[in-house]
Amino acid sequence: PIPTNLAKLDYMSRYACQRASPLVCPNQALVRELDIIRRSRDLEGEARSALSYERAVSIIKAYPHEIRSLKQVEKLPFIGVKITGLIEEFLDTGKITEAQTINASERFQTLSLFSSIYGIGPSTAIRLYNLGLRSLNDLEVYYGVEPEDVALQSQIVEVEEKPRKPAWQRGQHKGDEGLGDSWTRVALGLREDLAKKIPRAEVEEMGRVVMRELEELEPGCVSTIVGGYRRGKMESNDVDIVFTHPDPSKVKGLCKRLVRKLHERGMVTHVMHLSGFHAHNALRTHHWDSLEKALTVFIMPPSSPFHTGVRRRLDLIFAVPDVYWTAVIGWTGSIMFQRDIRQWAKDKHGMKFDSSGITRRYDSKEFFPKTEKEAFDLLGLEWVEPKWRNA
Ligand code: DGT
Ligand code: MG
Repeated sequence: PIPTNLAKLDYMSRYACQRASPLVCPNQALVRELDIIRRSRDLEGEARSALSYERAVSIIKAYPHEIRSLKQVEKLPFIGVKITGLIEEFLDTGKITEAQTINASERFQTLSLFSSIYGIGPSTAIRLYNLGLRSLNDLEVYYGVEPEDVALQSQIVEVEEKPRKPAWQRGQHKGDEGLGDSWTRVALGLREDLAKKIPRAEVEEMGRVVMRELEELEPGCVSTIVGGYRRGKMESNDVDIVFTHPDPSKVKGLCKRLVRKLHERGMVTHVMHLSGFHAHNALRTHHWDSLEKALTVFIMPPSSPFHTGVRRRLDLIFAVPDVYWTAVIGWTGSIMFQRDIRQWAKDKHGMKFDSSGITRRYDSKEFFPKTEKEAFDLLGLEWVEPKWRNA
């Protein structure tokens, strides 16, 4: 099904938030090849190059036809000389040699493996590689993973966030360096569970279970399951849920209360709290931080038909009603879609957009959309269904 306002969306736009980007596009094989090079640049710390590939991949994801000739892509933005050459090779041979070489290299495979561990980012992965480590077993020895780290019994590992740039400003997902060795040890201990994808039905059950606990704690909360699930992914790596309460005074502190309750019930075994208003942030220059968040490890209670004993990553995000919809938009992603909303808001409207609000730059006036659609309207953007935000 094609979005009803597709005509108003524009696959040639330089802004991902004006394009309709499906989960699976007509040029998926090409996307897969280019994405290998993108990941390699990212792992090697070549952020600018990685971003160029990411933009090229993203523009191809939104291209609505199968690409059969170079003529089709020559007018697309972000397709420069280098990428054009790669596409040409792909059209001629069905593959891209550079991507295949990278994919087969020990270095790429090892760096990919290491950075698949939650909490290990590219520069840590390279450091570990340069120390001669090659396998997850090597990492366990290096980090001194103990059986307790893997044990099923509930243990709250409180990890405080170090002040750092938000993930999207570093051009990477959350979970880069800075989370600390204790979190990395936990992630290594849980790696087999955390590597398992979460089917949609289980995502929904996690949402229900968590809402049932929250309702006992503070009746009347509302929530949206966001992230890849909301964009239609059949399987997720983690579950992200944004919450609010119609009464803003009920929201403050609720994140910690919920996590404590889930922990007492044995449903949350590990937690890293990330909550608002750091000292360095008092001026709300990074009001990204004004949402209360907890990054947790969740296990389905035995009373649920979905109880399997597999531990899951669960992120809980609490927003006051004023910024609920911007939080939902930000956490629905994709990263690229969100990044380009921010860029669009700045370029076209002199506005600052992020998960914790919309602010006009010249007078710092804040805007509080009452619906998700209203947020798009405010920014002068055509509505894009979540499942078309896979930029
Ligand atoms: P996955 O891997 O199946 O969980 O796929 P996603 O798309 O759910 O990826 P995830 O869970 O890392 O992130 C969900 C969305 O939330 C992502 O598209 C962008 C946004 N996001 C991720 N981390 C942060 C963060 O630290 N701050 C803010 N504001 N947004 C974030
Ligand atoms: Mg997610």
